[in-house]
Amino acid sequence: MTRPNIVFIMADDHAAHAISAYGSRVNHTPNIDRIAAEGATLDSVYCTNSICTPSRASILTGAYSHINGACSIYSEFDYRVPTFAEVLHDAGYQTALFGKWHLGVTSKATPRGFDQWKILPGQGEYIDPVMVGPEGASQIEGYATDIITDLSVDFLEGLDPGRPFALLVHHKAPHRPWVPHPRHADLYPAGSIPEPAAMWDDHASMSQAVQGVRMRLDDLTLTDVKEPVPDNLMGDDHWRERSSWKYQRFMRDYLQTIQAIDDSVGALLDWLDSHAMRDDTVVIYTSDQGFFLGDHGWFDKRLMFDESLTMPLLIRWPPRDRGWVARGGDDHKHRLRGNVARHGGRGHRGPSGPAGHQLPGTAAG
Ligand SMILES: [Ca+2]
Repeated sequence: MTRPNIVFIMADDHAAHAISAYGSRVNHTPNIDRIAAEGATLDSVYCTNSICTPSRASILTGAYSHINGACSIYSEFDYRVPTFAEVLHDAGYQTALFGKWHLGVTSKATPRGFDQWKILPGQGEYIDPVMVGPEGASQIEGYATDIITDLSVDFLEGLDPGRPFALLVHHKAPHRPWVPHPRHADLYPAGSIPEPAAMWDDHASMSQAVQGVRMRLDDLTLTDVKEPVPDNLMGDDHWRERSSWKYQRFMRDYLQTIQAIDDSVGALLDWLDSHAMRDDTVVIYTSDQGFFLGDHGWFDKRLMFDESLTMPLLIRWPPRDRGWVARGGDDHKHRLRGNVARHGGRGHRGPSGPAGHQLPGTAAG
């Protein structure tokens, strides 16, 4: 079998319920939906730790945190377990990574197994970000999501047609503080966004740890909502109206940053289709975890709830899957890495134990 190309697109904090293919009530993502319409939608995919660094390490290695060693947001990834990118590179793939890394900044932790890479240090900036590559750091003018897209297309344009490739597109959006591109400024205006049914949970039956988290909508800061709270919404008596006001503004910006990602997905799909690479390329869209979109009165992630643990996962491989929806309660994430490595790495298997096995159903190819 000819080894497929792989385009792996991962957003940061993109909840599945902010993708219309997953039934979003709050936004429309036509290009991500193209992956669903032309491929497979997996609706029961969960991260094992709903925070950036450990989840990213598990996605790249197919191993749980206690095996790959990246257990907290402060961990430096040490490659005790190889990533699927290293496996593919060793198997002859042309490989590249552009965007957010967040697995450490020391020489020990920077990306390995890539012919080209350029990452945002830490969380990175939305506007005119500094990016770090093998040649050092430099500032790049523009909007981070568009820059990551342009770097990805440049890589595609320079490919050796004689070898397969794996391109990892790691968007920083839609992570806090949600700075949209001006071209999307009119979308999802404040006041127009539906509130979730569970927005006013009182948490009375939940643990003290859960009750004490600083993730209530009223905890959103001036930086988050971009304008001062009006005087008539100040004071303890107005917390509920104030929370709704903050919800509308944080969600407006969160959803607008997602729209730039959707543009990016469209640009990459169009490039593949117009270069006759559609049938030879697996396109994967996912996020490092989910996010609370006002659910239970929260923003952010961290806790073990459906909205924060659920990852979107859509896969397009035209000869294999079309309009296919996988349902079930399995932990597919740990199978994802094994699946990618298996198709590209000439029979490579992931680490032993529950990780690194193939996806069920037709998505396994
Ligand atoms: Ca994240």
